[in-house]
Amino acid sequence: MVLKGDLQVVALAGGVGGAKLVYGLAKTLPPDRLTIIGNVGDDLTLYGLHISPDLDTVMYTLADVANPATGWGVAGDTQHMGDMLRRYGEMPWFMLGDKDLATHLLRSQWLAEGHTLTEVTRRLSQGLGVSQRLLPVTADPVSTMVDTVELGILAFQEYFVRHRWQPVVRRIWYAGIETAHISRAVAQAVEEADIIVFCPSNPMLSIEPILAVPGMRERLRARKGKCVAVSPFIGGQAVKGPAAKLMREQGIEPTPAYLAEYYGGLLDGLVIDQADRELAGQVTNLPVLVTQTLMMSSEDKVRLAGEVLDWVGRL
Ligand code: FO1
Repeated sequence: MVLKGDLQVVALAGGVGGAKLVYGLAKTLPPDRLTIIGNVGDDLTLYGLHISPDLDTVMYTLADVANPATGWGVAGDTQHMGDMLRRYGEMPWFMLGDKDLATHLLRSQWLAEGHTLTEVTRRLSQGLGVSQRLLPVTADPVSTMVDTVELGILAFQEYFVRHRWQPVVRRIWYAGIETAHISRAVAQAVEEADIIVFCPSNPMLSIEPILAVPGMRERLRARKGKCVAVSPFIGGQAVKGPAAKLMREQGIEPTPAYLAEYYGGLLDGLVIDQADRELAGQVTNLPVLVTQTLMMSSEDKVRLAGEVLDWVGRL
């Protein structure tokens, strides 16, 4: 165990990239000391089903059933349902595996029965034997939207999956965010956290829709614990996905100094990759941990989690 006593750790995470560090944290901490606050802006309704990709990616990761090749969906899943859709001439652009489908069926059924997304997520994760707490940042509907040069306004998954995040993004917003509420469980988790980690997820598409829920920034500012972010960028590029491309499309260079500014005063420290060592000096207002943030193996994930927690413990 890297941490003394019963320190509580809260991780803010989006999809695949953030889930890697969540995996490392889960292998490093007793389950009752790790809470994950997940992004819901990627959620979509498809075939009448409510799908929560970022929550499912974290849940499957913690349950050790995630597809290791993609990071999303269930390992060893099949496409029989998809094949039948194609037989009807429906050409699905968002692939739902047969095992993954069970998650969306139950989530949709329980939501229709009046359970909150928070309660549904608890039931699903416990059903998979996940003992860490996985909390949607809000149980209210929030939809990440992008306005693109080539195709105009797109919902997140249309942009990310259907158009493989190639369109140039002029503007990002989170529909419904103004009337969304952080759940009591989220407020309590932030308040009780001794350490808060912004996982290496896309700042604009995964972390911002968590921070932008009314009240979230205020509660983070009022926190008692230390808060650090692990940069998703290595050498000015994202490990995977549109994070760097998006920033450049907003006229921003994806550098450690910018990330420190982007999270505007919420941070007590920033973790960057050794490839950006010479840029550490540009971060003037925060301590910076320079280490290997690229997580290819399980060992990488566990090592980074341990290093980050040890470092935050000494801040
Ligand atoms: N990503 C893809 O690139 N193609 C897909 O067909 C796809 C299906 C899918 C189904 C369930 C799920 O939970 C995630 C899925 N994803 C797919 C990934 C998803 O778009 C991203 O993981 C997040 O929304 C962004 O991190």
